[in-house]
Amino acid sequence: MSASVIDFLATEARFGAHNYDPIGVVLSRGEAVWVWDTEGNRYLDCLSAYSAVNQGHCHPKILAAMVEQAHRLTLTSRAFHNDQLALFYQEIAALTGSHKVLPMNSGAEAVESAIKSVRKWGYEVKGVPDGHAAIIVCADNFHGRTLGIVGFSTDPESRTHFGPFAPGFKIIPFGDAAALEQAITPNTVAFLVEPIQGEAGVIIPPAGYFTEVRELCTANNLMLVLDEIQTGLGRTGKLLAEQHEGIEADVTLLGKALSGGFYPVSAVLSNNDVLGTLRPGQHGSTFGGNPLACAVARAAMRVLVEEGMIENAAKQGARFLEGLKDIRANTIREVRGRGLMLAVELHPEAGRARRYCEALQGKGILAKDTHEHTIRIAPPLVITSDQVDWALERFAAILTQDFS
Ligand code: IF1
Repeated sequence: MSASVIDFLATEARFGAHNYDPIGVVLSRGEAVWVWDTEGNRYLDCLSAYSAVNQGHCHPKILAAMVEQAHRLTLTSRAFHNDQLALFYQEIAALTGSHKVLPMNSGAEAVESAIKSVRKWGYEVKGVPDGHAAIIVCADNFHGRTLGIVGFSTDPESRTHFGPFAPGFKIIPFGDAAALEQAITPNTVAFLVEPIQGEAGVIIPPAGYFTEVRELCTANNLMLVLDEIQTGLGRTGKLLAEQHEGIEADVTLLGKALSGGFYPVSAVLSNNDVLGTLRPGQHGSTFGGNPLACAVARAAMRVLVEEGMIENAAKQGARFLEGLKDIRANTIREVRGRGLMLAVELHPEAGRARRYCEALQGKGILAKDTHEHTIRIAPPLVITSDQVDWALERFAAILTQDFS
């Protein structure tokens, strides 16, 4: 490594909290599917910042919108109106078929805001006794890192030594509608779930699962809250992953690519009275709904649709999945994916997925492991067929080796 790279790493090690163990690359530039490190090496980004850069790195139209707005007005607080928020509301509601929008910043904030809203709805509309609202969640969930959220995580890494935690959550297996039915009580106000479990390793539920879930939520008057922060905005080949299931959530959570990677923007969307229970002074955020966030998000949504990225994700995702499945390698246990949300699960005896990611880096591909044995693959939705084929050649070359 050159001196400048070691300087970056040494300085990060010296001053930074060590809450990540990054792949050994220092990136300095990004454009579309490509990123470059400080030494000028080019990589195809197969993580997309955990699906926050669906539109490709530094998309020029989102950049232009950000710069234009930044010259005019960045932050007013919600103590006053601004000329971007109403337009953001109108455009995200039209795009997603939602009736109400609550603008926040990080994904976790959207999740926490949704939890507060469905509990309030439970007490004030459903009639659940105060303080007794229950929310059902799934094992192996990932919804963020706040104390409230890790309180219902089943991942020891996410929750050990962070307690005590808030009560009011019941954990069931993902993909098991009977377990959901058994877990529902008169105090249940919501079922919070990812359409596809991302961090768990791109776990796709059985066909028909969400049809049964939708029916159970409707029959028992509880809110279906779909966390589409990672699966949404084209990642699975449709605008929202729920569309693969032919259902509609009561509450949908978006984040990450809602800004195309330029700015933290998230939103709680509801198509009913859940958000109507929030009154002035009962919830808020300094940056939530700020004009810069709204201008960036409007551009991010616009290019996603106008440049056919959602359809491209379906087309290139099918190509990528097919190509991965064609790789004949003893290291591979299973290949999973929907759209450009893909994963290669290795046999445990093949060694840690991290080693394969490090080898992929040497071939010009940046990918990230999850839970020891799975390589997740999520390139920007602007990837071309030639780039998919270029990537597949390199995945085949690495996966047919043994790094155990
Ligand atoms: C980390 C994981 C992915 C998310 C879903 C809410 C959030 C996330 C489905 C919270 C965030 C990020 C967080 C980041 C790494 C990444 C991640 F590995 F942690 F689990 F993508 F899979 N719902 N996921 O995926 O959104 O508050 O971060 O904006 O914490 O290491 P956030």
